[in-house]
This record gives sequence, C-alpha cells and structure tokens, in this order.
Amino acid sequence: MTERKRRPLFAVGCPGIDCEGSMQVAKEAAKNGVVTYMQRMEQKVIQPCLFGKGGTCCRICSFGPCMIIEDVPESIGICGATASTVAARNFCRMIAGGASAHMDHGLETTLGFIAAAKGESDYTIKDEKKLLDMAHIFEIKTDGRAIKDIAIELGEKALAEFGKQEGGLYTVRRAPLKRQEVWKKTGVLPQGMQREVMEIMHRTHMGTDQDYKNLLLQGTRLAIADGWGGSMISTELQDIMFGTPVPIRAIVNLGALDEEKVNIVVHGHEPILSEAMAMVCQEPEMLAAAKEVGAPGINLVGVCCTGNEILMRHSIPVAGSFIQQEIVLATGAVEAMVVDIQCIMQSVAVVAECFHTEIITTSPRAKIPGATHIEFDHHHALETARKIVRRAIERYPRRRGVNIPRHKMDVVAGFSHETINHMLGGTFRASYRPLNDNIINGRIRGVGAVVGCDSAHVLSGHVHTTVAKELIANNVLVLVTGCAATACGREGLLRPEAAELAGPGLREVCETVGMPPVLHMGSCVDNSRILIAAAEIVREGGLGDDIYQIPVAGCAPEWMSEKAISIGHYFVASGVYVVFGRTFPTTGSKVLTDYLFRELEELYGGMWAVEEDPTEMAQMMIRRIEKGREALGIQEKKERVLFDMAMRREM
Ligand code: NFS
Ligand code: SF4
Repeated sequence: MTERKRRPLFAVGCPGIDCEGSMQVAKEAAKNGVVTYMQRMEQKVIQPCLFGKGGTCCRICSFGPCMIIEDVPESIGICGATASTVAARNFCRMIAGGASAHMDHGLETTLGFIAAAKGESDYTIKDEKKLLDMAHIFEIKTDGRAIKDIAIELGEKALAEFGKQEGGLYTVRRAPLKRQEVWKKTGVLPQGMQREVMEIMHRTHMGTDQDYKNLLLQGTRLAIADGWGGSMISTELQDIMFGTPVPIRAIVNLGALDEEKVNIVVHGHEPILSEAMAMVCQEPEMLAAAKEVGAPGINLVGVCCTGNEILMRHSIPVAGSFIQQEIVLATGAVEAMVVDIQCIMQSVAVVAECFHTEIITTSPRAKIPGATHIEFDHHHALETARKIVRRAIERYPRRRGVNIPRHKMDVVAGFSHETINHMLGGTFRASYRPLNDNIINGRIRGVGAVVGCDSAHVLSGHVHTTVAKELIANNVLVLVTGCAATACGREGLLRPEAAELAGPGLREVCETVGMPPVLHMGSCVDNSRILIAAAEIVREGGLGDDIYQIPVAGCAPEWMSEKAISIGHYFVASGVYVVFGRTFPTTGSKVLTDYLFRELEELYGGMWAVEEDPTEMAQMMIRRIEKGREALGIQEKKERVLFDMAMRREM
C-alpha cells in the first residue's frame, strides 16, 4: 500500500488505472489492436469545449448555441440569458438526468417487487422485518395481515410514489424532523418523483425560469426526491426481495476471472437481473452443460454497481469497476458480458468483437449496436437467465489464449445501515449509541463518505484511495459505495487489516469490533443507506438534532456521471459538505458557483466544493468535520484510555 504518483502509462493524455494488472492487460491488448478508453483519449483530436465544461453553453433553442462568458457584459445569449441562468439550467438538467436514472431503476425494482409479492416471479420476500418496517413508513396496516398482502400493498403504494402529483413522499419522512422543516421552509419538499423531473425540463425550456436561485430550488426538490425517494425505495425493496446485506468476505479485481471456467460478467445496475444469474449459474444442469464443452464450472463475476449488488449479497466477486469494463473483456477470458442499464460503455461491443465474447443487452431501455438483445422480464427471470448462461457456455470452445492477471484482493463488504447498527451496537442491543459515543469521545473524529465513479482523467483509483487513506489516518470512519468502493477494495482498504492504516482512535474501535476502517455500503442507489445512517446518528442523540450538525462530510473524487451530480446535490440539501474532484460543471459562472459553494450553506447547512488534489480534498473534509465538532462542543479530544475488558464488553 505504498503511495503511487500519477504516471502517464501511454504516451500522452491518459493517466491510466492504479492497478498493475489492468495496465498490463490494456497494454497487451493495445498491441493486438484492441482499442480501449486509454487509446481513445489519446486519439481525441478535439479539445474539450471550455463553455461546455463550465456549463455556459446553451443549446436549448435554435437561436443558439450561445456560448457565454460571464464577465463580458455583451456576452449573453441572443435571448438575453446570462451565464448564471445557463449554467443553472444545465446543472438542473444534470440533476434531472441522474435522478431519472435512479428513479427509473427504482420503478423497475418496484414492478419486480409487486410481481414477487403476488407470487408471479421467481423472487420472494426474504426480509420480512424490513417489509414490516417499510409498511410502517408507508402507513400500511400490518396487524393480523398476511405477509403477502402487506407486500402487495407496499409495492402498490411505492409504485404510486413515482407518479404522485402532490402530498409528498413517504420515505422523505425518514429524514430528521428538523431537516424536513428546513425543506418545508425553503419550499423544496418534493411532491412526487416524475412530476419534479417534468418541472425541471419545463423550467429549463427556453424562456421559462431565468433566475438561477429559483432554478436551483427545483433542482434541489428533485435531488431530494431521488435520494430520499427513488433511490431509497430501490434499496429497501431490493433488500426485502433479495435480502439485506450482512458482512461477507469476497474478492475484487481482474484476478477474479477464472482461467478454466466459463466466465460470465454481469454489468450495469439492477440486481433483478444479476440475482437470477446468481441463482442459475450453479444449477446442476448448467454445470453439466459447461462440462460438456470442457469447462470445469461456471464463474459469475460482476462489474460496476451490479457487481456491488451481488458482492454485498452473495460474495460473488467484482472483476472490475466502471473504468475496468473494457479491460475485463480484453483478458479474452469472458464468454458473455450481460448488461442492463447505466455506465455501460458503447465500446464494450467493439472490444468484444476482438474476442469470442458475446455482449448481451437485457433491458428494453438500453440496446447497443453489435450486441445480442435478450429481454429480461420479472415474470420469467430464471428462464431468461438460463438461456443466457447456455449461450455463454456455447461460446467457450471458441476461447483462445487468455491474459488474466493474478491481481485480486480480499474484501469484507455488506455494511448496510442495519449491519453497522448491529456491529457497533451488538446483536442483542442494536444501536448507534456506541458509534455516537465514539464520535463524542473523539476516538472517531467523524464520518466521511467516499463515493462515485472512476475518472479517465486521473490515475483512476489512486484518487479514491488517497482520500480514504488520509481520512482514516485522521480517525475518520469512511463509508464507500459504487466504483469508489471497488477502488478501495483493490487497494486492500476493505479488509479488517487495513485498520493498521487508521489513526489510533479509529484503529482501536475497528480492532475491537473486527471491522475495516472503510465500510462498503453497496452500489450508488445505496447512498440512501448513508442518508439513513446519518438520520439514525441524529436520532440516537448527542450530536445535534439535524444532519448538518453531525461531523460528516462526503466526496466523489473521480465523479463523471449525472447520477453523481444528483447524489452530491441531495447530500448537500441534506446538510452535508460535499467535495467533488477535478472539475465542476458550473465553473463558467462564478455567480452560480459561489451560490453552490457558499450561499447554499445558509439554506441547508451543506454546500459544494471542488478540489483536484486528493490529500487536500481529505483535509477539507477533515476541517469541516472538526468545525462540526467545535460547534457541538466536542472538539477536545479526550485523554486516550487503553481498552479494558469492561469497555470491550460495552462496545
Ligand atoms: Ni455510480 Fe454505479 Fe460507477 Fe459512477 Fe457508474 S457504476 S451508479 S455512476 S461509474 S459509481
Ligand atoms: Fe441562446 Fe437563449 Fe436560445 Fe439559450 S435560450 S440558445 S441562450 S437564445
């Protein structure tokens, strides 16, 4: 775990991935004419547009495109739109894109949930406790009712949330009361989900809302509907159907691919598909079919957030994060890559053509030229999964040489907010009390969330892991999701042994409980788990009565997607200080950027920041955490006492 510097691995342009195995495969593949994002970056002849980068290019009507320079008085749109208006419109449309991705995923999950509840699919209700908890939140009567009936009603009420026009979302009520009051006062309580997207698209239409602050109110309303609505419904219904994650051991990185077995990669975001794949891959009939073509078995692995979902629930390895998706194929060891939605590079179909690999799209929402489309539906999940596995097996005899690097790393994943509750609070007395106490006594200075994508513009992975290491060294407990989690996994930070890298206070807590200092909480929709954890910390007491008061901070060091913008904004609206890495999409307007980076704090207690240097990013978060401690009057670090047996029992 040595510090590695940013090092360009191909001639110019692309810094590559902070993983020797990935770079070795990429280089070898490049020699054989396989083109990945690394070469595409180098070949890119057109320079990025500064107006587009800073958010001040408007192309929403045919008078434009209008490229606007903020400080030049005559540089405004033909309609008179200013830089702040244009940048705010673009920012809000990014939130709309990101939130829609999460909410549409949530909608699909809900439809699958209803099918499961009615007994019409291959899935069942696995977590009855969570079902009852959710029923309570949705004001559904449970006394004396059959589980099936409760589940059907929950599914239907959840479904109605997406199209609701007024009345607000049930799950938003899980936020601390003080927070809900803030949202009410500022007028950003979402009424429904789809309605808020529609309103953004309307307000950002030519000639409608032209006040950046008013535009941002709508952006905030939608972001809240995403985090506390669509994403949360996704996570919770998935947990009820597929089981709430508990800590499990698994492995990540390319070394998870198998030299001899049939390798099937699931890539995308909806566990509805990957769960079915996990269920059928080990069926005797499938294994026998694999034997027939000379393979000793079937190896299922994940990529991106789908990878995180099956890792958290089944210990199924993650072969790679977003940035590694082409490299996984370039090993030549993959028979089929099965994808659903989001973060799938179009190029996977092109890379696959260089090998015997078949790319199979499964969602009617996402097709790729060159891929085979086998549509997946809730009512025939296993049947479709078997069909896919058979196709993969058929490809196996066409496999030629493989190049699988040995690089893989042990991880412990599966830290739902319920797990944290049990782990720190004990099986008999699940509670956030010990965590709050450890924050109050200063062993843990605070909590830092490191989330989001991989970037092609930095030495990918290195930025995530540098931030995480700096945070834990300063006794900040780190929560990770999405591709940031996979990067931390590759670096070994998701093992209990990584406690050695933590500051003395955090190390003591981790060693006592036997947990890693960096906790994998799941995929990106699972950032809602972090919201719930924050709400629980508030509810437990002693650290203020709203999220903005607890010593937490968040970051997305290598963000790239619109989903990351929506996530960042719902954290800000929830009272969290959020730092994004390298670039920010509003920098073309100082007025708007100042609003997001400063003034928002007065409204929500949270605000945005951007920082390229990972160590400084972590330090910014630490300063914020320490400021929070000071405001709570707990800044004095207590005399460190060695743990005696009584204290261990107390933990
Ligand atoms: Ni999140 Fe997951 Fe990864 Fe970024 Fe994409 S896979 S939903 S968006 S790239 S973390
Ligand atoms: Fe230009 Fe205004 Fe049309 Fe945008 S809406 S393209 S700023 S004229």
